[in-house]
Amino acid sequence: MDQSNHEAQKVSVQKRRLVLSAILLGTCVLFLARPVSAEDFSGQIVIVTTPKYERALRNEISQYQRVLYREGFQVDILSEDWISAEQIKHALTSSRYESIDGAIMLGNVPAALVKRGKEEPRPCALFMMDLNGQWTKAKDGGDYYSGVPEWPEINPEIWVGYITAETLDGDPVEYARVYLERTVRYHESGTVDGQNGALTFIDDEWAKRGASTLGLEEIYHDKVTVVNNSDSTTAARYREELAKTYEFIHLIAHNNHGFTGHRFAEKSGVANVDYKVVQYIQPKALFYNLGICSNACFTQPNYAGGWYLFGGEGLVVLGTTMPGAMNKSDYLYARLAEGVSFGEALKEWFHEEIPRDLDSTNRRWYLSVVLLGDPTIRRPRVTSVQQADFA
Ligand SMILES: [Ca+2]
Ligand SMILES: [Ca+2]
Repeated sequence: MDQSNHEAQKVSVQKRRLVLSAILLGTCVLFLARPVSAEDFSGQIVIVTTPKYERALRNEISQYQRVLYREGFQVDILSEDWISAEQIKHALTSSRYESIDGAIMLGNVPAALVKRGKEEPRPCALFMMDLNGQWTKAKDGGDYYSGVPEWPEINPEIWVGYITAETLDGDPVEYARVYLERTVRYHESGTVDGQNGALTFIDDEWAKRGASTLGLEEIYHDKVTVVNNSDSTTAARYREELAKTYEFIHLIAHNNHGFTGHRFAEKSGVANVDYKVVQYIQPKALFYNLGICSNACFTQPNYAGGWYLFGGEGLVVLGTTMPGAMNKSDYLYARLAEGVSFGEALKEWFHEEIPRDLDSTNRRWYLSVVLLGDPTIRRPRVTSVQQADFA
């Protein structure tokens, strides 16, 4: 990892913590209704959207800007009928955004596609996060990338989150509206206290290799429920667990031969849980890590990650757009436990975990990881009483 980059990140994180701490000091709730002064800005956030969304969600975007402003961010809205991901990346690398922390893609904005081997090209968030790498367009004339930068350029400079319900059944703008209202409420009240704990649900293939709490104990200590016994990891049991009130769910399973669900190994064969189950249950969990091939491929109709984000109370969904899953989540969860945002933690995870010799086997684990939702979300601090019980 580039040392100066790393130091700059640390300083940036520390500055943000200082701003947050200052806000927290005088109150028992998370945020004060006091705007920070211009010199307090610790970074810039760009919300990338289109005129259609900007017009329809003017109030919600404005409220969202307001809560981010209070957390110390200068927030710009870039609204255009974007032609390509390259056009967006070019805008984000302008001198105007020298201190950019991250970008939020809201609505029908284009994503860069990457083609891996014989698979269909898939959206790749890392393209947008990596502002200085040399990405190589496919030689066959297709509008996608086949080559990716080498170390160290491949590391991301910014975090990026995708809030897009464009491919889900229903009205995508309304889903985005409800989502923005939800995340603004969370920023304002931080009413979640961590007491609902986390669930890891790990199907046979990974359970056999010993997968258990997956690092979530860093955040939730002894409040991690592990379901990894092959007799227990059934579709029926998953539906049951999904309906409970966990704060965080990390699921590892195969997908159901597509983008829209999961498949569990059972004694009698396999059983599927598809997005309609998520639609029906409207799960209460706020955070998800979907260790399931392609479930976060947001260009696909009714992608499961989309239903986790928009179908219940979801705030952040980590997943993959291609076959693969987030390998090694411990570092990410440790950073979340320390209070950094999901976006920042994921960006740092890339720096920490991406192998210097990114061979073809390893590429699948890193190229496809994506954050769906609001990357500025942090886990709220627990109150002092709960902290005593929780520590
Ligand atoms: Ca880079
Ligand atoms: Ca099973």
